[in-house]
Amino acid sequence: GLTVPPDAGAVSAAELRERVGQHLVFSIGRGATAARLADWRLALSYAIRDRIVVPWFQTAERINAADRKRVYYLSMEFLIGRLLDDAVANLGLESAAREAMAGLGVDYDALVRDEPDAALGNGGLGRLAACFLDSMSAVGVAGLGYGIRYDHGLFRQSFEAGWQAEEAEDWLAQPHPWEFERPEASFPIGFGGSVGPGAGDAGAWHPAETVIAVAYDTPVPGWQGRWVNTLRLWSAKPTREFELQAFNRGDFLGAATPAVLAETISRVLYPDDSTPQGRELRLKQEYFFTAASIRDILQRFERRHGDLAALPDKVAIQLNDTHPAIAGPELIRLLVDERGLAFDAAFDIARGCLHYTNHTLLPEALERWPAELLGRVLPCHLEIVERIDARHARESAAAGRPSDDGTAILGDGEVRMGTLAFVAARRVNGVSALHTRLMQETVFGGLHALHPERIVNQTNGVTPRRWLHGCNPPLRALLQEAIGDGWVADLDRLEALVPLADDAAFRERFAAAKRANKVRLAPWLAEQAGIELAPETLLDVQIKRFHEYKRQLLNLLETVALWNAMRQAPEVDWTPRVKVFGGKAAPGYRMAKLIIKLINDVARTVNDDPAVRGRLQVAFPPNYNVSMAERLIPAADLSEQISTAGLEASGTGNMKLALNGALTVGTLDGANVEIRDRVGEENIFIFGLTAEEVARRRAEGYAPAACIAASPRLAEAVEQIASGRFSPDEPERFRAIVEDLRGHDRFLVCADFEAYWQRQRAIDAAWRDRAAWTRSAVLNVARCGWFSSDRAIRGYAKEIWNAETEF
Ligand code: 26Y
Repeated sequence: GLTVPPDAGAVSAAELRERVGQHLVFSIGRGATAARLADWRLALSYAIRDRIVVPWFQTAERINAADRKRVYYLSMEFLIGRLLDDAVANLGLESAAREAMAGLGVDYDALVRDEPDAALGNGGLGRLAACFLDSMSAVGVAGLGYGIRYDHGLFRQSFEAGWQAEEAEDWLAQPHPWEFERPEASFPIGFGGSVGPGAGDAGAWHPAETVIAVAYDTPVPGWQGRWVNTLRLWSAKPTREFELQAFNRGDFLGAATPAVLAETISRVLYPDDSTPQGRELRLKQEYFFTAASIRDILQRFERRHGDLAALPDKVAIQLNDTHPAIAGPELIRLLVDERGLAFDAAFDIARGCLHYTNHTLLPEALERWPAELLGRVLPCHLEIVERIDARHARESAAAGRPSDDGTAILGDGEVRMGTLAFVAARRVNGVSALHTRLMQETVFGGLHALHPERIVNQTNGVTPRRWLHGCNPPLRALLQEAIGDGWVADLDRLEALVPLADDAAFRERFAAAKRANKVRLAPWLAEQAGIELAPETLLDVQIKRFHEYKRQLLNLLETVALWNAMRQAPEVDWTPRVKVFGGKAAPGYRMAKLIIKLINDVARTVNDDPAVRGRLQVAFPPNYNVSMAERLIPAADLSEQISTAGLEASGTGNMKLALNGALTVGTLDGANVEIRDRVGEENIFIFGLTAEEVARRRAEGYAPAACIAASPRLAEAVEQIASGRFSPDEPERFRAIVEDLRGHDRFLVCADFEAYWQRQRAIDAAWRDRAAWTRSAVLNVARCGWFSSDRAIRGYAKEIWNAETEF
């Protein structure tokens, strides 16, 4: 074994400086005088990575020696962001790195900012996976993340005359210093073709095409570098580089075509988080990474164990939504066709290992694949799905339930992936208490009745390393002085702040930290969005993907109404606000893109109006991503979490903002409910219809026109949008928004408008009593420790995976 001291990560500034210099010359191939910022960044990254490798090996040795149960987190998305500063902080090398780089004449902060975001995800689901990776290493779970190494992550957003434009993102344009290519860890993955007789009984699938999945490993160091897990991303490669015969004929394009088609599979992240496109390529992506991962998992198991029946004791697989749900049929196929097990035995083993997390109840976001398409791309798997469905029907019948109650996997010519994942999983979880209850009562009601022990809750969490320690240096320093740094690994310790909320001197320092973050943000906001942020201004942020159910439109209508009110009563001493919007819309989501344009048009009108100068400004910095979140969240005073109740499964931005001392204005939706329960009713601004009331209003036949008629300020705002007040060059531009608001309003914007307006005016008033506001903000920080993803991972480990935690 290795004999390396436990403090293998430790290194002096002088030594680190030496290593950086060595890497610059020998890994990058450049001398110090010619080096650009990116060269220094890569050199430092390699030097830091060097400190991670030995603890990485040691972790693997410990897991193997103890024969620990392994946890595999399968996710189409990992929204990681930058890695350098995170790794430096986890290894406790912050001052060494700063000092080393200063000695080389390089600004450490500039170097950190030079790193491109790894944006291999769309939003909440992908960022949750990244937080979970961090926490699995922090608490010492033998975890491994599996995903796709997309050549191009989430598109870059820019605004062209206020309209969203999308450009390809190119994070691999420069070398990615954190990963190790593993050409030996590769699997052939088949598609199409035919199935011989007796599918599911003997090796019967003859795929028509094959691509190779090649592994790339990134070490994931936990807090203090005591435990290092792995993120393994698969890249698609052709079976042969090019067709030599075609090449020799001079058909260069034809020679390259098979390679291009194969590599297409891992080319680009699907930017769509709302509607399954029914697209063959997405299905291939899903199968590609799932099949490679399952084969890798089986291979690792079989190297150390003989009896496949022991698989559920040694392996837990978590499916991040239904995107990897083909894992069930694939695992069964391998056990039956390649290992000779009987179908029922294989099914029981698969169901002993698999677990499924649901992230949405919105019908249009639940994956369904046409059976025809699945049968064409994965003919053997379709037959296995049919056998799973038949067994599920037998179980239903045995339990006295009809087989036609909507709980079948196959129906209307489609495969319902949520049902497939549910049936093939040992545990199914929702991501907040409310969401889990709604799963049990609505979308999964029939299945829940059949398997009442299966659905459990694990409320989401966020990693305190990135989302407090890393992004908020002023607050981190204050916490260090006040309560030490035990909170970084045990976030519940923030509760020690509760008594300090009543200490005026502490509150003043807390407010000073928030002010420092706003001062730090101001020049960036001026450059990005052309607005001036004075530190006394209330900074109000809504940052998340654009979706109608998240109701950026509600916020915007309130902005317009506030603008009108300020113009109509200039003598009033209005509370000054800056409203920040940040987020991307799926490229094909027309309504969301129109709302983005409306926000930009309103922003221009409001920001140019001298009548509200210094009182109301609207900022929409383009290309919201993880790094932008790290800038905005520590500076925010108010967190907008205003989705239609019942539709936001959890939210995690809500947790990050509260943890950084922003007060929430929100509906009783997702994890907002649990935030209120913890911070206390008096420290959060709740408004609007509850999930039950939303359901009732809809059942009664909701008519938005009555709400508009009853609220003159809403009516005025809608009329202004309709009449082209914000789009004089094209008065009809927002017709689709106006017609929807007046006629249908699926997400009950109008029904909640007045309650929202009133709550916002209460917020204006509350901001004026800064001592009371700061007291609430301190209590938000103090009581949000429970929203650590460490707590969430311990919950999964204990209640779902039956896996140990080392720390
Ligand atoms: C089917 C495909 C197009 C698809 C791709 C991505 C469907 C959904 C998604 C992403 C969903 C997502 O991000 N959901 C969010 O997950 C977070 C983590 O659990 C929740 O906090 C958040 O409420 C939920 O919207």
